[in-house]
Amino acid sequence: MAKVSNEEICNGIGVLEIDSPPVNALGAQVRCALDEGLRRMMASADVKAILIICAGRTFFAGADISEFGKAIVGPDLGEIFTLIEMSDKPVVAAIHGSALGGGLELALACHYRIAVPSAKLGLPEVKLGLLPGAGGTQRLPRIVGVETALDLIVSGRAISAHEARTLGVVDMLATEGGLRDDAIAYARSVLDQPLVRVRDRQDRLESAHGKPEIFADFRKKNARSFRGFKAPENIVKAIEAVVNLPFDEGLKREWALFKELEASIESLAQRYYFFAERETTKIPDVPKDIPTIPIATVGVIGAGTMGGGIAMNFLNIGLPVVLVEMSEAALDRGLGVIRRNYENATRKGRMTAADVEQRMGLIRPALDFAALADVDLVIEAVFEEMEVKKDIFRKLDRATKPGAILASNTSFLDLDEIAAATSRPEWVVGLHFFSPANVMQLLEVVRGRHTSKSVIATAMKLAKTIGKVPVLSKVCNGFIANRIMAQRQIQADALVLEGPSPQEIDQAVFDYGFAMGPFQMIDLVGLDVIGRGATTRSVAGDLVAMGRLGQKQAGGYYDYDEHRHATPSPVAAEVIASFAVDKGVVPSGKQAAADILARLLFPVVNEGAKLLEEGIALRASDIDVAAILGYNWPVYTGGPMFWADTIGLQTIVDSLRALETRYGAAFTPSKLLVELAKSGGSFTRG
Ligand code: 3H9
Repeated sequence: MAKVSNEEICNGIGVLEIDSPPVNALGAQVRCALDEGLRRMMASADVKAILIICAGRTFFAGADISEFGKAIVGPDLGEIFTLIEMSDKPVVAAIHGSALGGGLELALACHYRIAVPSAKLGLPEVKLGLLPGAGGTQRLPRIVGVETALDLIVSGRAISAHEARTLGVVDMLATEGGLRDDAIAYARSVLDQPLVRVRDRQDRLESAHGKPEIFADFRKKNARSFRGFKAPENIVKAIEAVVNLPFDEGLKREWALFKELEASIESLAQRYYFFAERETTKIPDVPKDIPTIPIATVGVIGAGTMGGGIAMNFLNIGLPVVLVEMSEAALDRGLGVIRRNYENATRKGRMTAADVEQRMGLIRPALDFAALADVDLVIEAVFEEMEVKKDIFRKLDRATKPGAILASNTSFLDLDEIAAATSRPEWVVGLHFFSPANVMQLLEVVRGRHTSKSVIATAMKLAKTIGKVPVLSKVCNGFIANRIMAQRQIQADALVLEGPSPQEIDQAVFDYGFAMGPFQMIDLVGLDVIGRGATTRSVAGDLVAMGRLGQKQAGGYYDYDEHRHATPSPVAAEVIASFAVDKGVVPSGKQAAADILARLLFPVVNEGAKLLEEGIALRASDIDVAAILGYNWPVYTGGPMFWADTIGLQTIVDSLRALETRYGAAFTPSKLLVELAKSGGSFTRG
């Protein structure tokens, strides 16, 4: 096993350096090295103070997430942090990169903290469905106060070294690149100071004593965003303990609340999701070190909502964008929308007026494909019609330089047919953004039959550069996210004809954890938009024919008052009932929420299994990432495939079989699902 620590004494300061790539996670080996190194230095007469520093790209990024749920090997973090805090010699943490979770908790147990300006500090455990379980909830409030600690720990957001300095979390800023020397000098400068232990500090807690309303108000204010998650409530309880209990009792309370979360299915799901998100870029037949194509300029065709949103991703990272439209008016409209989006961000304090001008200055508007001659990547974002797309790609083939990547933002068309319109299908790839394209984190990278490996690797890398999570899909109708989630809508449309009302169906979906149900979503987006191009009669089509377009006009599945407050609509109920009669639908009567969910969501799981069977998706966890980031599937369920494993695949197969008997082949379980259920296998475990 490679050595993970180095020890050195510099001018009376014992420097304990941990070197455990990639992120110095505090796994068993690192904990042993820390424990042994610290004890040696504490015992050495030559060491006057101790410096803990990390090699590589970052300070400790936290506990080793893969160790949760397993027995602890060697000393645990709490023991090591007590050793540090109770040391008679000053212990200084020297921070670069990220000090996260257990990493920041270690630093808080030290007597002093010094950081380079580029460092980031945070307690992101909440994102793993956990709380800081090694003293973070008890020490941070003693430095920053209860209210700031609540905000930081419940949001899990990382703060800059400057903000940490202002809050008192960091005592001194080092020069960038000069951390080690500055930290040694700093450790020497504190040798004569009396030791201050965070555990003994009370000054920042006084204002919270006798004020339970701080916690009540915080809970009330955040109730909506806490919905379905277990960790935020336990974090609040742990911070209440800071005010109500002595330090050591508080630590015990924190540990009990941590263990409760560690064992919860919600945290298991969120930890699974952490690794799932990082797994998506691993493509078995594309080597990690394959050369990628440098992208310095981008072309976007179409300045509508989608094209404009796509362009913003590149402007935000400083890449020039050639924006092509058919007419001056369309260009002006598109530029206007981009500018307004940025100005909104300015109003919310997220960027300055100068930032807006800098980004707008990177756009080169054009009416001719000739302007695309030098770009490294073009993304086509025009409306979904095969002939139009083929015509564009034919022109792009002539207008762009050899070596330029030609991408389509199509959401369901056959990429191979589009690629065949060019003389270079190996340079053609799908980049399927989700709306709003400048906000949604999912980017489906669609691999055509001929797309080259280096184009795929470039697209995956570029996605990360613009802050997206890429998921690779092969070509099929709807790719991954839209294809699986279409099943939910198909079933909702069918079920509403059988008796359950739109609000009963929406409520079941909302209670499961989605932000809204399928009918609320249609009303929000617009019935005319959803039903555009429909060739068969539908309830939504009948409502549109009556002038009901959703929230924006006359209501849809719901009625709305002037504040867009929804109430059940007798008109919609009548339209649904008469449509059901015309179609000869047999009513199924009232249904329990669990049955509604099985009807709507088990087909989603089944479709996911088909994607795996057909080789469209690489792995079940990619499907979960696509559902969570593309459709806000509640992350604490782990996504449809992880959720299916939680329920048990045989239960899903049995339920699908029962639906198949009643409704037919749409519910026939996929071969893979049946096989896995039979063999006791799973999509995501083991
Ligand atoms: C905690 O500390 C609980 C405590 O309260 C103690 C309680 C008792 N563990 O993200 P990247 C892997 S909970 C294990 O691509 P970046 C990651 O999977 C923890 N592995 O790099 C990936 O592996 P691979 C609280 C980890 O530069 C590789 O490292 N801390 C851990 O884009 C590179 O990761 C957190 O939640 C870990 N803690 O971002 C922080 N962290 O190459 C989690 C990373 O095989 N980490 N890996 O795919 C991060 O946020 C980012 O990794 C970081 C670097 C910002 C550090």
